Amino acid sequence: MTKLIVLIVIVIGVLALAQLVRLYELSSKLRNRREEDIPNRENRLNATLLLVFMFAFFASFIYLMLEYGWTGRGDAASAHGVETDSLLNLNFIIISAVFFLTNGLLFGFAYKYVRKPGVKAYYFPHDNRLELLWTVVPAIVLAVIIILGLKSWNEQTSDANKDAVRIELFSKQFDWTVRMAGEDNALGYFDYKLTNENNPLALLTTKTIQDAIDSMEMGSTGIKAMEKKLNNGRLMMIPEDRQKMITTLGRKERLVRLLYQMKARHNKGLDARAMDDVVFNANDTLFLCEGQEYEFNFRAKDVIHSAFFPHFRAQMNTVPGMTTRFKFTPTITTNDMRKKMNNNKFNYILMCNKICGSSHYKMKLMVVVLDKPSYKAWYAKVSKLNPAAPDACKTFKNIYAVGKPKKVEAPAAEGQPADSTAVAAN
Ligand SMILES: [Cu+2]
Repeated sequence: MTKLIVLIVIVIGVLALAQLVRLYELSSKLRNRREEDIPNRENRLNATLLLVFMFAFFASFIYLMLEYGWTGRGDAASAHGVETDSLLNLNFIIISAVFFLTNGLLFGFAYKYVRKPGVKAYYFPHDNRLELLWTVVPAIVLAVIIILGLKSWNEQTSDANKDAVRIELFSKQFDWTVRMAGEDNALGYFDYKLTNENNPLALLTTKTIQDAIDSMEMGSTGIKAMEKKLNNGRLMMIPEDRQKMITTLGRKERLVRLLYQMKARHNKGLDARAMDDVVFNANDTLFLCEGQEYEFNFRAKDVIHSAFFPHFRAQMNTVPGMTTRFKFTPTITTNDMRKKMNNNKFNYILMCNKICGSSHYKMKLMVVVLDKPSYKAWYAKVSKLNPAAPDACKTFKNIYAVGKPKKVEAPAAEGQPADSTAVAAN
């Protein structure tokens, strides 16, 4: 309703303005004045108004800068964030200088050189020195900005130190899953072909490969059951359904061939890498330690997302089919930041900064930076095969416990997914 009223007011305003202009034209005609004959009084008024506008423009710019600061986000909470902010400051200084200079000239000259009766304008078509000046100076300034920016970018995305903690952030519509490298500080390998409900992160171990093969071959929708159905002469099937099944079967057989190749090549020694990884429930908190360097590895399951840590001044796209990474060292604990901001509800955040679907806005994760002793205590709780470990996180070994009972799949009716009613019927 409010929107409609605003729209109506705007339309009426435009109409009123058009009528005023029309009125002005008519009155000029009545006074026998040509349209281009502007009286001096009006020219001077316009010149003064332009100058007034300039001062109002400058004042509002200065007010906004003082009120909200350069970034509007408070202090940077990471080591490289401070550097990023100083780069941003440099850019703002250059932009502001150019802003004041060009707008000062634009409005100042409009005021100074207002048309005066009897004074003819000076014809000034071209000047090589001026052309050179406004080509070379911006080129040098841009080169400085780009070189400094590249240097800083290379530092942030180069290889992390050996003792940097490795963390994987797995993004999908619409949440983040945190996987921390365990005691060995090495993230287990993965392969998207291993994705299934027991292994949503598609980690690569002897057992997960075998499991993926089993889930392709066995069960009511597995290759064996499908082959049996297709070869069963007595089973009546609609031709389209039959064709569909043949296509699906072909796809599954191709995938299972790749899985067998993977199995043959797999080095069992690599299992340990994955087994001690600590996996957190999606949408749980990311805990970091103050002063510790972190290497973040990003993966995406479905579409491109973007991992944005505003307070740490870090952002990276997460892209399906490739791993992207950056590193940073948090320097201010959540508690210290709360004191600094005088806000005891403040929390760091990781959010998706790429419109990735309908619930994009929900795709965020709380980030907590602890001091060393608290972090150690927290880590001791989550890292071991500890029965007291919170439900929010488990080592991969715990999630994927060896000898874990297989999920019993109920045989499904043709074209029907196995569901609870099927279980009850059997
Ligand atoms: Cu997203």
